[in-house]
Amino acid sequence: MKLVVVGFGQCGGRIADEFARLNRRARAQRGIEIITGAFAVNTDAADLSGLSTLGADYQHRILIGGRKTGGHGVGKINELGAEIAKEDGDKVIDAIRTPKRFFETDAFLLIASAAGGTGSGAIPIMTKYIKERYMDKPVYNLIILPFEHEETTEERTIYNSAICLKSVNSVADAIILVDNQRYVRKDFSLRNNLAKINALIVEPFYNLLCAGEEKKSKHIGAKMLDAGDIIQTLVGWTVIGYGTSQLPLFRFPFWQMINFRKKSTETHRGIHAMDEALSELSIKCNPRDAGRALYLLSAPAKEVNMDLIKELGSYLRYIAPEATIRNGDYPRERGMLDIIIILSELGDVEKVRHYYNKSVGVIHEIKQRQEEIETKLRGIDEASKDIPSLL
Ligand SMILES: Nc1nc2c(ncn2[C@@H]2O[C@H](COP(=O)(O)OP(=O)(O)OP(=O)(O)O)[C@@H](O)[C@H]2O)c(=O)[nH]1
Ligand SMILES: [Mg+2]
Repeated sequence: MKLVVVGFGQCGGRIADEFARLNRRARAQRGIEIITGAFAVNTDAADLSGLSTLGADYQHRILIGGRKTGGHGVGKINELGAEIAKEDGDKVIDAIRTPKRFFETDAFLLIASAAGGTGSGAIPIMTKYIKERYMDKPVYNLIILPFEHEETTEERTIYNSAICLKSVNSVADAIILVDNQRYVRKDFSLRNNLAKINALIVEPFYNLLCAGEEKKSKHIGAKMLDAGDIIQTLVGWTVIGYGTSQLPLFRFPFWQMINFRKKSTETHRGIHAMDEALSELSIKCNPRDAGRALYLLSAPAKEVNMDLIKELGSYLRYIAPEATIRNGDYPRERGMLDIIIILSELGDVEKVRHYYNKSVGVIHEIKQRQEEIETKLRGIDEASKDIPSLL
């Protein structure tokens, strides 16, 4: 599957940059392309110049709202981010269709954090514009939810997140949710952590996108997972999970002979990787709420057998009984077995409800504060009414 990836704001731009790296890796290691274009859009010029892999020209790093913000961002005011996207949206639309492989694109993936100003405000507007312009291609959103500590220190965090989630839900074909808090690793400094988190967020897309683009028969599985399967799976609220299991580097001949034991060990490894994928889902959810699901098993060709695929299928059916399940196998990896799981068309996501419920109180507080400021300002104006003015 080939994507055009567009990141909005700092978080979105950095993750789009990570996707550009993923494409470089696919090209170098496998000779295939999975990204037809990668772009970053921001109101902040410094953030754009901090990226490393995306094309360095103004057509790939797109500055919007320059006149309004002077290139310094919108300071978490997502209403302003949305307003700027409405004014400068054409700039983005014009840029994304320029790559020479654009016509091969299967879908768009737009990325932003929910809690910031630029990305959170711009992503629903741009999703709508791109959908109107390219009616035959799905437009997906990858939305990054804030760390817990940000919710307590900054009330705009909850407010922006709720507005962003409600808005994208009404326009995007699917919204893949990623909760930053799930990726916190204590042994990294915060900055390192973000880079590491971004790499972890993007990793599952590697095999997922590559599997359907393979041309050599030895890398095409018994059931190839292609763009059609992914498009049929992605609808509404969506989560993604990734699990791995290391394989032994050497096998003793007698080990191969004990066929029964070998098979059960492989199944065990597969289930282990699937368990990891389910416990490391990009956001906490109940798989029973999923209307659609997908799993992709990637492993060396000799490790993939029908028993294993069947076992994995029954296991996922047990975990997500209501879901229509699609699957595929990808004979590629070396020394490792990995499983990607997508749970989609989720009927409920606790964290989304949490933002909606909490923001109702915050909206009141934000309005009240605004009124207090206006009353105070009126007081100052009143006190100055007898003072002459120079204007
Ligand atoms: N995973 C991840 N999260 C990030 C990254 N950068 C920022 N965030 C999160 O994104 C939110 C802040 O949004 P930003 O993307 O920085 O904001 P913006 O869209 O640039 O908007 P303004 O700066 O307000 O104009 C916070 O919840 C951060 O934790 C990143 O590189 N990776
Ligand atoms: Mg910013």
